[in-house]
Amino acid sequence: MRIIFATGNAHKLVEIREILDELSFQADLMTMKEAGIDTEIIEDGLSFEENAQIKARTVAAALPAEYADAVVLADDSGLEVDALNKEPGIYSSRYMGEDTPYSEKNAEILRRLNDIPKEKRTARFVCAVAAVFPDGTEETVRETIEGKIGYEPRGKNGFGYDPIFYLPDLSCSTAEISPEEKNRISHRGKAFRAIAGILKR
Ligand code: ITT
Repeated sequence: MRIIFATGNAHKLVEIREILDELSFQADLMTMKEAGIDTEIIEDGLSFEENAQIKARTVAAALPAEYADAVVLADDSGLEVDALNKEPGIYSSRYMGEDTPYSEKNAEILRRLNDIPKEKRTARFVCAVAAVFPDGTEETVRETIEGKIGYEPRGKNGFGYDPIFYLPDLSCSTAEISPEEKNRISHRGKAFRAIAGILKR
């Protein structure tokens, strides 16, 4: 089976490869860039699911003939902070501008939660994965991991909002756990294992 990932995010790609490797998923995986696709994707959906479908459909429509038998997968993910009305949500990568460093985005979220007590600092990472099959049929799954926004950035692993995403059960952030541990419990790990189950069928 050939799989093409419709993502330009190198961190996501590392995690997705690790997750599928751990499942011993037999597939020839490549990025849209490796498949020679650099079509512009306009993420104007209003939900994680819609945006994942838009990414996968856009890349599927641009597949060169030699990849006509490939399955296209796309991940749309983000952080929902309950005390901020679920911001940044589907705008997680665009929050404060696409090129703003995450140290600044994280500091701004911590600042906005300054007066918010521990019990109201609930948050979750969401991941929707869409698959477009060679015959044009589609599947979409959505998974989450619940946590809390911490009081300071902690840890160097992971990417994006990981340093401020605190896991009460483990008493650390998702940037402090190993990649294997993160993939085992994360929104992305759960969503890709669900989609892998569908692909195997
Ligand atoms: P593609 O659309 O090309 O896949 P992107 O980075 O634009 O890449 P999204 O629109 O799905 O992807 O935005 C996801 C953002 O949500 C990501 O850039 C992070 O800021 C955040 N995010 C998602 N999963 C995360 C994780 O596991 N850890 C930390 N932050 C995460």
